[in-house]
Amino acid sequence: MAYTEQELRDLRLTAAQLRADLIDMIPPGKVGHLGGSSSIMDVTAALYFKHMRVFADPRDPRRDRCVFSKGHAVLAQYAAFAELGYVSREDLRKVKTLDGTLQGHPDMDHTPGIEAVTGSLGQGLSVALGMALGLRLDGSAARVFCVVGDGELDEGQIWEAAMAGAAYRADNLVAIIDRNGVQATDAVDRVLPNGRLREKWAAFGWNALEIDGHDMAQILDALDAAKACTGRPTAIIANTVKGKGFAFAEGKAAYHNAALTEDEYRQALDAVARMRKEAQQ
Ligand SMILES: Cc1ncc(C[n+]2csc(CCOP(=O)(O)OP(=O)(O)O)c2C)c(N)n1
Repeated sequence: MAYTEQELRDLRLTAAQLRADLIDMIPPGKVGHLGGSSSIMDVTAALYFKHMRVFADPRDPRRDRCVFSKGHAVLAQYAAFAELGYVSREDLRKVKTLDGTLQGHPDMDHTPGIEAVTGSLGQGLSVALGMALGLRLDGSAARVFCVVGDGELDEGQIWEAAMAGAAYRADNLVAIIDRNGVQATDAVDRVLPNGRLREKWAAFGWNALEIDGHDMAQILDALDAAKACTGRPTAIIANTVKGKGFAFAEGKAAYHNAALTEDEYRQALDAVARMRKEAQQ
């Protein structure tokens, strides 16, 4: 589907707002997963605000499901949930405090919109596959999206799910690999290089696509191509930048889960103001 410039601009603006919400959740001194939440923010905006079927009631059975297997990036989902009205701004500010309900990792019992408990890396794609197969058995048209980290690919269970997804021809399942090249403490290539990812997922029997994960048109086109593909699941390798949008943090493992200084926080606020302006041009 071709998208108009206005639609793309609106989505970029939404992504800027989500990054503003992210910064709102981690004021100076409060530790949070800035890097991996920001790298997946453009995909998050495209999913929740254009591509997925979402409803005012987050439990509506017709909804598409989204599982963040890299559960530590749940701040990106919380930002989307605030814009969707599933949680309040007050909830956002109380994230990871004893007064709040929003946890540091996804909690399906207490957070409307969360579909699965994740955080222990490696498990979410199996859960998402189970959901996809269950929905198919029910004759539902709902689809399932799963966000996986590139460091997370070190977990063997991901590849079990990759084999099973292709074997069961789960064409209602889309895995999005957030290839930001950095994991918790170092570059993916220095910890355990994972090589040619598109070719690997294709060899496992998936419809494998590779995109710039910060280019809204490419993200939407890939999601549409996934929807059109029948007989096999789709893996979208999204090349991204860890900490995208926040220059002091971009590409740095140090901002995987960090507390910002007062100065960095001010820089982050300036950055989101710039992003908003650029998105409107
Ligand atoms: C099973 C398991 N082992 C270790 C961790 C600790 N941990 C949290 S995030 C992370 C790095 C993940 O890297 P990546 O998947 O690339 O995430 P991103 O860079 O997108 O944030 C690790 C090792 C965990 N959550 N679960």
